[in-house]
Formats: sequence, structure tokens, C-alpha cells
Amino acid sequence: MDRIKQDPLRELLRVYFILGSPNCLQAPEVVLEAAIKGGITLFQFREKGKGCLQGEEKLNFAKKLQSICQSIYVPFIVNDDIDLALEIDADGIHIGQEDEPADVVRKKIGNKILGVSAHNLSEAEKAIAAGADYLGIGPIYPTTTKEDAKEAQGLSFIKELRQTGFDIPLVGIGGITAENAGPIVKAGADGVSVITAISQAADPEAASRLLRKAVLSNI
Ligand code: 3NM
Repeated sequence: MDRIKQDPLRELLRVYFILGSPNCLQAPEVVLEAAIKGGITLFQFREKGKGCLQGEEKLNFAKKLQSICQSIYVPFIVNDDIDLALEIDADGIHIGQEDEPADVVRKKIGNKILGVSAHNLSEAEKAIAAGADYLGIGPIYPTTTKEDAKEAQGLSFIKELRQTGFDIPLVGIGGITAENAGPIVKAGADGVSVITAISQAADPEAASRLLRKAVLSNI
């Protein structure tokens, strides 16, 4: 087995499911449990967008989803909200370029997992210097889930990072499905991150299983 396959964080990034209450067709707890049964490897709580929960409701919802993850040992990452991540002792945090600087976040969270979205080499270099454990690269394909998503970039930036010698764990995001996931890992990503492909699937367990198969058969 090569070094990449032995890295536990790379293994966690294989099928990285992101969810918030605005993203679901069914009850979020039901979707998350099904996704875990189908083989997701990491979960991110992203309570954003129209109608999202705030304050105490958000906190209680996060705790509910966290306890589902804890019961099956799927690590629980919080999007953006560092105070929430610390309050519930989440396993990690994911931040974008508009959020608090990664070095400040790293100081606040100690050795929890830190993921940073990066769109160019300079952002990638800065994130790594600040202590990012993995980079989120997207949108790979067009997506309507993130309101302020940039233009789809395809596989070019993932390839550029790998060709330039960056070996930090990478996960692709944006418009990813079981049908189009394979080329992303072939291009050098360690896994894929999805919202719609699982949360809006008629059968989230089957959708997760298909995504997992698509990733693992191309690693
Ligand atoms: N971040 P879906 S794209 C949360 O480009 C998020 O950084 C993106 O949702 C980025 O799987 C995106 O439904 C939305 O396309 C991903």
C-alpha cells in the first residue's frame, strides 16, 4: 500500500457528506442515518441558506446530528461556526476564504481537523502555511446549492496542485454525483464532497453506496 492510501485523513475524505436543514427532502436525521449506512466517511454540518436554523435551535440540531455520527464513529465537522464547533467539541471545522483567517482558526481549535476552501495556488499555499489539514476545491461542476459559488473549474486546479507538488489531502466539491466522481479522484483528489447527490436522492443510502463505489474504484 502506498503512503497516500495509509493516511487516515485521506481515507476520511473519500465520501464527505455535507448537510443542513435547508438541503433535505426528508428529515435530516433520517437522511444522515441512511448516508452513514451507505458508507459516507466524513460528515459536515453546514446550516446555511434560506430558512436555516439559528441560535439555540441550530445548536440543538447540531448536537442531534453529532450524536448520530458519534454512534457510528463518523467524524463531525462544522462549517464556519467556530464557536459552535468548540461548544459541542466537534472533530473539526471547515472554513472558506471569507471566514476568519485559517491561522487564527487553527489557534482556536488546537489539533481538531481544519479544512480550508482554496481556489488558486496562492490561497492553497497560505492555507497550508496556516495549518490546514485538507483543502476543499470547487466548484468542480456547476452547482446551485451554494448561492455565491464561483464558476465551475473542472479538474484543472486539482491537476495543477498535484503537478506543482502539493500533496496535502484534497477533496473536490460542487455538482458531484456518482456518475461524475471518478475523474475527480483520478485527477488527484482524495475524495468527493456532496450535498445534493445524497440529501436530495430518493434513496440516500443507495446514493451514498454508489458514490463510495465510484470513488474507491478510481483511487
Ligand atoms: N462549496 P452540491 S460548492 C458547499 O465551490 C459548497 O467551495 C462549494 O453542493 C465550493 O453537492 C458547494 O449540491 C455546494 O453541488 C455543493
